[in-house]
Amino acid sequence: MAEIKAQPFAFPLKRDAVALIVIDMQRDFAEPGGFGASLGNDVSRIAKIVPDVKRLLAGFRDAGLPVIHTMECHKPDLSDLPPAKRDRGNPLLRIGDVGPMGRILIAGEPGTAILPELAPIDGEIIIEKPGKGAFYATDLGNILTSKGIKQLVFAGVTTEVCVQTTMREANDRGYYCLLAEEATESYFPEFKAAAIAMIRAQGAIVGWTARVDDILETIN
Ligand code: C5J
Repeated sequence: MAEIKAQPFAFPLKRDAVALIVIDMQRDFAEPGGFGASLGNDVSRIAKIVPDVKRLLAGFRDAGLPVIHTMECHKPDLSDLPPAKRDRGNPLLRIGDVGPMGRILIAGEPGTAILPELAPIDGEIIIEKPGKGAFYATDLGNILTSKGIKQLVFAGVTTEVCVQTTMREANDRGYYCLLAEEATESYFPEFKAAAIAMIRAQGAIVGWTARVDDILETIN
């Protein structure tokens, strides 16, 4: 069996059961004027990982392996946005309010779109999710089961929020989870470092982490 060099030990790759899941690489998190910026974050940190996410995407596409994209977003009527989520953050620009890139985190708005450099191509799965985790209130679990996917390689943002939440959901559902280290980012470098350490601590309690080059070398 092929193995990806990883931490805390080699990841046992099942080529016929692995998919890449790119979490929330949306303009709202990476560009000025979006949700991330409205919360006072330095969004340039997110924009910097685009090349690494892009080459990971290219590697999976070249290898003919499945790719899933997620988007954190809500219905225009906000029926899937609990007040407990809406009533936090920046009181001047809440989810659903109109910002410079349209309504914040609302499906179909310009700011909610995936960054053009990382846009899905035909045949790739797109999951619109109202929560931080991609399994909550979505079809992701059924889609993975129907395609026989048992291993997920994670990229995207932010490491300690939507990426780690989804990884933990997947871990509890029995998936082998591997996080691509340079293809994920946080607005807080210390949170990224802590999330990576937590994931692979205690003998991979949530999953594995690996360098993008090591993942690409093994899948191709
Ligand atoms: C956040 C996400 N940070 N995609 N969303 O609110 O991590």
